[in-house]
Amino acid sequence: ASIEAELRHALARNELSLVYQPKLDLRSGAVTGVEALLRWQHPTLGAVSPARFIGVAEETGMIVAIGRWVLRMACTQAVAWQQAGLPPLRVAVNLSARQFRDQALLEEVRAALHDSGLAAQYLELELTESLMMHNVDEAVAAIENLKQLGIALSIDDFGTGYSSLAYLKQFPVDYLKIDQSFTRDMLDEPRVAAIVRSVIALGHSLGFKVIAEGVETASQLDYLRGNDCDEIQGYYFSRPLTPDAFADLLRSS
Ligand code: G
Ligand code: G
Ligand code: MN
Ligand code: NA
Repeated sequence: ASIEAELRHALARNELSLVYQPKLDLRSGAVTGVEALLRWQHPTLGAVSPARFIGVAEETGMIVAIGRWVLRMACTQAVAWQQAGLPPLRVAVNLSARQFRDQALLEEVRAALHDSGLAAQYLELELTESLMMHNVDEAVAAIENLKQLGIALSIDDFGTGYSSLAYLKQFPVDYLKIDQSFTRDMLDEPRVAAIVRSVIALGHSLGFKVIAEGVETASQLDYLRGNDCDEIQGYYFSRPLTPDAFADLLRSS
């Protein structure tokens, strides 16, 4: 069976789930939030990586229904953690280009917040540069509308896409996420380290907070802290976790 045919049934058959990777504040050491990451467990194909199926979902348009489910599930989970006594945290959801261009997105975000009861400040949407550069004027308008809901926004995989510095200042986002390829190479390659330091400085001078992704070692964490990065995410602190495992981690830390 093709991935496409199987994906059509994945939602109805309850094969999709979300795992959550913590983000850590480098000054306080506190967990500030989580990124929701989609997982697909198929009965015979086994675990299918999002790298294999997000593209298919995007091309066929299935990403709109899947993305709506992700958004609602992530908001519902954030409320469930609060009700279980955890401190309120931001939950970040990845948006694909197709979802971002969908006229219904704004209403769907509003409905997901309303129906779950999650306060807007605890939802974050992660957008990629390429998604925003497709049509800059439309993107700026869409981002401004989302911002007005009171949610947080971040630019994901920063430095790997096609964004122009001329436009960056127009996007009213809260966070830049330094792509994990930079984090991976920065301690081996001085020029990559220079890029990381420059992105942190650029982000701060434009009023953004900066998160580094893919942090796997203590030396990477130290370097980022020494260069005033705000938050980190990566296997060094935690892999993406099930909701229960994340609650356990927070209670024990
Ligand atoms: O979790 P993992 O590293 O396997 O994710 C691989 C890719 O899939 C990443 O680029 C990530 O942003 C993307 N991804 C994971 N979950 C979602 C989701 O819910 N929606 C979208 N659009 N992309 C996702
Ligand atoms: O494109 P996006 O940044 O949303 O993708 C996040 C992806 O990175 C997820 O698939 C997640 O599983 C993966 N990831 C998270 N932390 C690490 C890490 O420390 N190292 C590596 N190699 N991948 C990571
Ligand atoms: Mn992301
Ligand atoms: Na990324």
